[in-house]
Amino acid sequence: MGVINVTPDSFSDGGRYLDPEAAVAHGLALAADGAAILDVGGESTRPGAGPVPVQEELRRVVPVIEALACAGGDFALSIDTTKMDVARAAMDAGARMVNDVSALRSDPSMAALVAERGAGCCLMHMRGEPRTMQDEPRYDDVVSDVKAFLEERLAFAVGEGVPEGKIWLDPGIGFGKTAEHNLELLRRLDEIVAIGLPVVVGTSRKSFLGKLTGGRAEGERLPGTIATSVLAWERGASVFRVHDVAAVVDALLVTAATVGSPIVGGNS
Ligand code: HH2
Repeated sequence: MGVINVTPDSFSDGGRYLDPEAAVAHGLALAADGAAILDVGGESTRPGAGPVPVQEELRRVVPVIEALACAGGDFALSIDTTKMDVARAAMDAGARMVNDVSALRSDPSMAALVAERGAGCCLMHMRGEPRTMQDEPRYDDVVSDVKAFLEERLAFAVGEGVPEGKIWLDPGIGFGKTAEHNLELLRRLDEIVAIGLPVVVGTSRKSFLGKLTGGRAEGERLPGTIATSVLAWERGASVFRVHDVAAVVDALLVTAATVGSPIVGGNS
């Protein structure tokens, strides 16, 4: 899953793809690099970020999704939003899946929309909201707490009419978690995978990778992104939400071939 942030303030690439043409060109390049899904977002969820008005979010993402859907290719489009109006317009424009970092909690009508459209849906764990989520996050046991949350959100989504086969789960690396919480979740990812649905992992360029490597800046965190993605694959993750698609696809293809279970697809 390749990331397209159509925002002025995303933590690692804010402002680079605010121009729709740049965002579309970037998306097509990610697809050529082997991304099977392009995840388009118009609101940063970095720690401390505040909400973006719906009209502004629509203005950012809809033209990009329309143009990518029109260009077509071997990829599916996902909309990274917590707002029902944005998800609906994105689906009208060609998106087939909703990546909701609030796991259908922010907007009471999101679940019904996803069900009615037969869309795919990624439910992600987040503690609190982006503005405050990094204020001393605490858990009894981070893996059990995240797992219980995801099971509860899964039951909610199914109860609202979203088929289980359309749902992916994500432990929400960096969302209301310390570096140690993120590492524990990766180390014990098999416990989340055991729920039985595809698991999405997004470690790409995140701050805990900087902390572990003597303060590396966002653009210098690709080795950490690769290491954690490979480990997550080995623990059973199915989808890797990353900015640097080519490098992560290569790393996963080589890892999978080495252990004798080649991945079908990518640029092999
Ligand atoms: N991480 C970010 C945003 N959306 N969605 C899922 N499912 N999983 C993630 O780990 C995830 C996500 C944060 O990364 P990015 O989009 O690069 O930054 P920003 O939120 O600042 O735009």
